[in-house]
Amino acid sequence: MFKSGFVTIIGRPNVGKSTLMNTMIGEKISIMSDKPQTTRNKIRTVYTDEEAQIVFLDTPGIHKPKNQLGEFMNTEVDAALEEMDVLIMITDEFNKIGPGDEFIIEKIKNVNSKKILIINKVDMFDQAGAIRMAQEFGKYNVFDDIIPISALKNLGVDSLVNIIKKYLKPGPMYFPGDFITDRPERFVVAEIIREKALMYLQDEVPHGIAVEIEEMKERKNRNLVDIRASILCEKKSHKSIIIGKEGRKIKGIGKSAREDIEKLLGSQVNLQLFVKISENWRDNNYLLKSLGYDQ
Ligand code: GDP
Ligand code: MG
Ligand code: K
Repeated sequence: MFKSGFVTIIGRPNVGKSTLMNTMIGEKISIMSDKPQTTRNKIRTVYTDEEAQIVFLDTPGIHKPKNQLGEFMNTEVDAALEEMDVLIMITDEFNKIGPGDEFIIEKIKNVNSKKILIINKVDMFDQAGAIRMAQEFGKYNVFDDIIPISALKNLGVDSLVNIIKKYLKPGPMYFPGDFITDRPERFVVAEIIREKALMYLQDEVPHGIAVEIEEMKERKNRNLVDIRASILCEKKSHKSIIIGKEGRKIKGIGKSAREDIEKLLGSQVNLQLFVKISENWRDNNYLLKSLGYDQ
């Protein structure tokens, strides 16, 4: 009997939610970086094999809201909690359980679905530590399974898939077998550019950027897509940092973004990248909507 269902992934920022999704699906869909809150929207990712279809909701990391964007992200998390059959919480805690994890456990403990705790990044820690943490988390009596994995090194991910399958009920294929994500290409393209910008900027312009795709058009009779996009930042000083000396930084961002977008679209890409100042974009509802943060 074919099985299917919905799985929500939840956890503090940077524990490896997007990495796990990418390892499972084998494609670069959720954008990863070493900065928290890279994943702003809920992204639906679909895993299909001969036995089952698992629809994952990758949620933004849970944190205390500081502005409208932060509040929106927490709303997304609450919405995701209502749609699922299995709930996966990820942690990368190897010393002791912190307030961030306690907050999440408190939030999910009365949710009516199977709950799996993943202790991620075991490649960085010794086995005894993983076992000790599993026992600590076990004391909450909240989780049906506790599994140590390395999302990055693909350790334990297969057994995780098998445990999820065990909990799914017989059901239909909600999406075609080759379907990977419900995010429109434009959104993924914007996320790739944002990921590269964060990579190049390190901590110089933290979180205060967004990417707007102004135009994305395929040229007639040619395997070429023209993309015009802007990086939005909050201050004049940020704009010159993003552009860099003699435009070096923006060129670097554009070049590595273009390479990834070409892989994603399977065609050549002509990417024109601009930098715009848009003060307080994070508190501007209209702008948030037009950037796609309302879906
Ligand atoms: P998210 O914010 O929860 O989606 O976290 P990401 O998937 O973006 O990962 C945050 C950082 O942790 C990235 O630098 C990843 O490469 C790193 N990371 C994720 N999983 C692992 C893992 O299993 N082992 C190690 N060593 N690093 C990992
Ligand atoms: Mg993420
Ligand atoms: K991240």
